Amino acid sequence: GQSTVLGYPRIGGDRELKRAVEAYWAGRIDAAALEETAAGLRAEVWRTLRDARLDAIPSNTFSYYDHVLDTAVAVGAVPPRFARLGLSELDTYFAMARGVDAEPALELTKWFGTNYHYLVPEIDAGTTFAANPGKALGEVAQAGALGIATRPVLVGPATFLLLAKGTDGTDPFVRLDDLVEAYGQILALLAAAGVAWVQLDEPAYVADRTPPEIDGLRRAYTRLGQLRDRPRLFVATYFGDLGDALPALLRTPVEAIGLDLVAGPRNLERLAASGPLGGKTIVAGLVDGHNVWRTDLRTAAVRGATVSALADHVAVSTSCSLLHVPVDLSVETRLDPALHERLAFARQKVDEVVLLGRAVRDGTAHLPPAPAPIPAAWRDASVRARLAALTPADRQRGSAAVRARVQQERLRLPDLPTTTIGSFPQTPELRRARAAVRAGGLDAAGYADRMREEIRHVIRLQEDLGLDVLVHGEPERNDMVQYFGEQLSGFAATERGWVQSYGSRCVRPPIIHGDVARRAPMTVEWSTYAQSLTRKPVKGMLTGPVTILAWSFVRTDQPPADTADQVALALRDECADLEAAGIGVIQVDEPALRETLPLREADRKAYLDWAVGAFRLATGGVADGTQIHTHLCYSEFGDVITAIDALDADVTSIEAARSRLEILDDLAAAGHGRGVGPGVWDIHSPRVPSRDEIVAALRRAVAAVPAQRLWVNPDCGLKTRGYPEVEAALRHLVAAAAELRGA
Ligand code: THG
Ligand code: ZN
Repeated sequence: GQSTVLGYPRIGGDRELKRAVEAYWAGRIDAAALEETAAGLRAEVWRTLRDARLDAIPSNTFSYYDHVLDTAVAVGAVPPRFARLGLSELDTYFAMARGVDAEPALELTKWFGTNYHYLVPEIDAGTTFAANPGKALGEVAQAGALGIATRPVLVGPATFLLLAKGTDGTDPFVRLDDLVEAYGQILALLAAAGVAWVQLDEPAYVADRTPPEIDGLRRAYTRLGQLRDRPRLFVATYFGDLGDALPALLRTPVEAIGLDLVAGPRNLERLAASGPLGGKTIVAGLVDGHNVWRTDLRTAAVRGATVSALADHVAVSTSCSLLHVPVDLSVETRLDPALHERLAFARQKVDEVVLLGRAVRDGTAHLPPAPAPIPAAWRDASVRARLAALTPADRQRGSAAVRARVQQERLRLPDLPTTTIGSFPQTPELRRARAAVRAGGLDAAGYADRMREEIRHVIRLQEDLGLDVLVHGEPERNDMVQYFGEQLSGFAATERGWVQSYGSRCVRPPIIHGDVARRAPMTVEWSTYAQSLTRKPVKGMLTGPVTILAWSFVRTDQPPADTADQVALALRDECADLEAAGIGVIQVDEPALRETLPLREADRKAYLDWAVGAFRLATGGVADGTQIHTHLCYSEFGDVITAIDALDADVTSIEAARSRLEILDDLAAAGHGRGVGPGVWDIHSPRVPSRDEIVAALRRAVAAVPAQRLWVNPDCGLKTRGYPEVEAALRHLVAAAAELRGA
């Protein structure tokens, strides 16, 4: 058994790449200095993998921003709107990633079910594909100069087109044969540079695919396999079961196929049913690249042996790229030792893959035993008893019509009530205050004073603007999941466990290792302070159970549904405390509800059942007169419309500024009769919408939703915006609502 990994984190153990890239953007360093940092980070990764005695080492897994964008550049798919800016190659690349004054960036969206985001390639009938593998060749040469032979990685042609967007109304996939020719040229150039193996990633095939799409995959790899001048081909798949695409790939001449045996439990059965594998190598993804737990190496080795009995050649790898886990556990000094010994980050997972490769070859005698079950101290009998005693009534509120009437008697809101999603700008001063606390220069009381000062400012601003339902602005939150993770038991925070989310932006997901319980109220003090400053209602702000799970590393010793319910109980108690403290409106955000939707239709109902159930458990304990809001991000709601309705929130605000409010008709068609706030200001752009633009959007919206149920709000939180544009845009928003009320 050979050992390999499908990819490795590229931001550096100390986020060196983030800092260098941001310094370049700010003009503090030049392109040469940026490239020097990048080259150093790449060399460090290759040496790490070589010194760990990994057999096969990937390259071209580095990226200045995103590997899908890198692949677009490698096949010549730079949209003309960027090519004609006349910038250097590097600045054209960053213009596509971030936009420039004259051109908005490529769209950013979720990389399958992960918290990584890629840039969506733009393809039209005029796109001319051409091989431009300078980056891949450069990395091969750089590693080669260090004496390290590598396997360059590219997104495969079929997945590339399935992820792309047709900008002229045509389906990008019709361009597959043209694109495959460009890949053929890339393969020839790599072969000429002495490359022995290439990895082409085709994760799009673990989702439901049509027969023509599966046939496209077969055609692409049949064509590439027939080329004379090419390296050997390794087609990697990950994040789930390959299904019908596996037999299709097996009929092609590719030399190796990668299967995710962690997230794709049925891959093994499918392989067993496939008949002869024609001398192909099966690359068995046995080490979880999407979670932080140490692998049970003995169980994994048994699985490896099963593959070995089916295939002529087997290699061991991670289930997906290690991009999705933090770099190195050994720098974490403050973790509970019982947790530390159960974890493996990217560096540790490389060692696991190496051990498994040896075990497949030489037997399992030298493998360490399985990690012990979780310690008793991480169990919480009272939470488990509460879960066991739950009944359907705990997830059921009273009649929505009665709630609406009681809430209106209490809140006395005008038609078209105005509000915001929750966060106000996170100013450099707020970040500095948090940094000062960490460095010991500011004590808890001083920090709380600073936060109260900010809340006073945010409340005063909202009153001045004339908004109807106010927020405290969330100055105290570093991140909407991390903040709760730091306060709940059963969660652990890392010091340096950064994971790339998009471009230079990283998150530090908490680790849910034990039963979850609330130690004390988490938000009540801030919300009640804000409410004490105004006679208008202030919304309490919580992050929902599904999103807390989606943006954490979650324990695998119990179903996620149970962990979600434990989080939901903690939030239910928080709702009760907010309510008791006089907060009449509580928002429970679920921006990640759509992103963790299973890739295959067959798995979706079970997910949505527990996801909706957890939300209803979190929110179902409040009185009829307490108004529950929720907020969802990322358009493409079509698949989850009935689930959105089933959340049973009194008011739902959604990102709709860019998807032109179609969502309102979909919701109406699904029978949704409660409050809805389609975002009428796209906060992802610094542009301030005019009053007339918002009026026009609202006129379209009132055609679909009566004014008593229509809320007026931006389409997401304001934490990444600056105060000047926030103030101007909210002024227009309030004026637009007033105009429609008067009409
Ligand atoms: N929190 C978490 N995950 C998320 C989001 C979030 N995933 C989806 C979406 N929002 C991703 N967006 C962002 C936006 C900004 C940042 C990260 C992800 C960000 N990070 C800081 C950085 O990299 O400089 C670090 C923040 C910190 O210091 O804690 O700005 O909102 N969990
Ligand atoms: Zn949002």
